[in-house]
Amino acid sequence: VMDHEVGLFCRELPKVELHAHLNGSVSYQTIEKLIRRKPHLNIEHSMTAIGKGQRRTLEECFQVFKVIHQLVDTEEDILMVATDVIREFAEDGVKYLELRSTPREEKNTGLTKKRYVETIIKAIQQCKNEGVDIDVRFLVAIDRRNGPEAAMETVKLAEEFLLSSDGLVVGLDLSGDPKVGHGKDLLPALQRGRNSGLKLSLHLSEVPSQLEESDLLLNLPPDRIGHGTFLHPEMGGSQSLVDKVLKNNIPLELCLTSNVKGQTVPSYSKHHFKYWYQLGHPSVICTDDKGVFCTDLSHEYQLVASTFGLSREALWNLSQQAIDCIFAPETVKQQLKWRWTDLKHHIF
Ligand code: 6MZ
Repeated sequence: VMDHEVGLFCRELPKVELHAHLNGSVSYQTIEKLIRRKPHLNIEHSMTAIGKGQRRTLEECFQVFKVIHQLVDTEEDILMVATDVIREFAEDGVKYLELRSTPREEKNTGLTKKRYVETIIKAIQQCKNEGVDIDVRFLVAIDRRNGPEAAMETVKLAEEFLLSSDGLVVGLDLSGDPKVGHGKDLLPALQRGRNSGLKLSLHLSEVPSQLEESDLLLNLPPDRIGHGTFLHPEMGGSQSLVDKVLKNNIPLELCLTSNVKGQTVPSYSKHHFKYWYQLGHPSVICTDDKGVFCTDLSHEYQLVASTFGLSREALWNLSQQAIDCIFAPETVKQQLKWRWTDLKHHIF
């Protein structure tokens, strides 16, 4: 009974989602539509999602993204996927969403990286015009596997959209298989982006033995950190890394289901949310890849509540404090805070 009630509360809770990869967020229903569009690929649902109780290695997770990329390779696909994902987040009570995605060129279908970003912006505007109750912004993602030249190209593309997208493009993400490539090669691109006014959200220490890279990237410093699983001493990190995060007050984006299903964290109760939350450090609950990991943001809040015993008041504070971590300007933060105040008496 308790769990059911907390579940309802988490659904009604207004929420902020700051770490969502577009192609990892594609729902079962949307995958169904894509499979029907491309029957010749012989792709089944079991290849695009990791179900309840299942675990994969992080390498296997990256294979899943490759399958989804085969299904999403035209402008029409991207438009459908992006509008579906935005509507689904809105239905789950997300009021502010920062989506991220890696611009892809597809020679077979004529898709270009520029068109890729334009199409996502179109999806955001369509949802807005339809009156979907959610403020959506976009982070252009750098896939670390593609190396420094591609990274620089992506930064330049993001700079163009920073100026022309009416505030919809707000920053850069650094992601991709953490075991491939080295952050030091990507520093010039990231520095350039930062100097142009793009905010930086970087995947950091998602796997062990990235200490040197994390140290280097923390000197930028980034505006937010994705995962940061192995930063603290108890996980093989170091106090000096933790001190850098604390000194610069860099928020962490934490994704419980993703980390447990991807096996970088052994169990929910051992998730590093506990470490950072106890320090009072800004920690934002996120989904990462709601489609691939079969979750949604309400469920992630519920997991935090049941695993770490957070009260409703504490859950409310957690979602409200996420507003301070968004990349959109101060005026947007203020609007969201008023919105939260308005909604509070509805759910308590
Ligand atoms: C690192 C991840 C990730 O960009 O095609 N991505 N990068 N760690 C993770 N932990 C599980 N989950 C997703 O969405 C898929 C891409 O997002 C990144 C990978 O680069 C993946 O190919 P987009 O929309």
